[in-house]
Amino acid sequence: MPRHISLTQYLVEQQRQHGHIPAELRLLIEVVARACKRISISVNKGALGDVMGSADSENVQGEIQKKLDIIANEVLIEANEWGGHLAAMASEEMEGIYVVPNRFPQGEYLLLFDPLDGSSNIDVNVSIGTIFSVLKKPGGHEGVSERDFLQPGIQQEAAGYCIYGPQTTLVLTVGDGVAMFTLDREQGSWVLTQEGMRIPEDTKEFAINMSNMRHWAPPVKRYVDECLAGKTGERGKDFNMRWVASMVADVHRILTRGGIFMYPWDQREPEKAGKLRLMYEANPMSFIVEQAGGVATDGKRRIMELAPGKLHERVAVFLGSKNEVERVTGYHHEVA
Ligand code: P6P
Repeated sequence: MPRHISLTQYLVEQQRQHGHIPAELRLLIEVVARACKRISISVNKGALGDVMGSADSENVQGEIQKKLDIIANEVLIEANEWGGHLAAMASEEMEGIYVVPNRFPQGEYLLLFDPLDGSSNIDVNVSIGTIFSVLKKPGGHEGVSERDFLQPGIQQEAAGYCIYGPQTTLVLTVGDGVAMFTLDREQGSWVLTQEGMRIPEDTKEFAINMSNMRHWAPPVKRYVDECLAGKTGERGKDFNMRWVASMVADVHRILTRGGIFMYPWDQREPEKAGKLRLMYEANPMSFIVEQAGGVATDGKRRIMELAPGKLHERVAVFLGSKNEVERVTGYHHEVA
């Protein structure tokens, strides 16, 4: 039975008892968690607030921005820029990095985020979320540039997501397992509702956008065909399929009951490794998945060991239950 302690108490324990995190990082995570509470208020307004639908703009990815994409991005920037914990921030919604203005003290951390992932689901009231990743600014030089962000995922100090669904929950790792906090709206506080989350090593549930099947590489097609063959094929068991088209929701389900999430390379944009972004989607989710005993690869390599070449780098993603991810990765190696 979880202890139902507050996020602050959990983080103070991590700081004091486990020596995992310095006070600066604890305070940064608390600011991000408060920003997520603020975003959830806007998300929950729906049609009652001026937050639905698209803005008249595109992001750096060439995607039409939803009003809530912009709101969530602004909330995270405004909440984090004055605290003195950060040197700079990077967002899916901004082309370049956001350097903390000189009027505020500079900190030693870098914050990356997808402020509202899955925003195509906003107008149809399906779960969406905020994904964040914390890196430490490399030392030895003044100022901060995009190059300081280009670190492999194994360098992350913390990672988490907030899912705005039937419950509003914050899932977090600081490298000492995975904890989940549920927003108590009556008190306005994050309450620990699960810790030591583990992903089962086996699963009967896969998540992929099946409409892209004709574009996949052979190993992915082979893996999915075996799942579809069910107990009549060599897997000897039937599979279920889920695809929410909101990474936060699909990953949260996998964290809760197991599964494999796949967004593979496909031939529609062969020059791109995949659709999802390495720095603020794949890396934070991989940190969480690995901390829960799961595996996260790009089909060949551990995602958290990939050396990013640019801020908005894309990557193929296979993550979740260990034995399933290793199976599909093995097929890739067979072809390699
Ligand atoms: P598709 C949302 O836009 C996102 O980045 C992830 O949250 C999600 O897993 C994926 O894209 C959905 O992509 O092509 O199925 O709409």
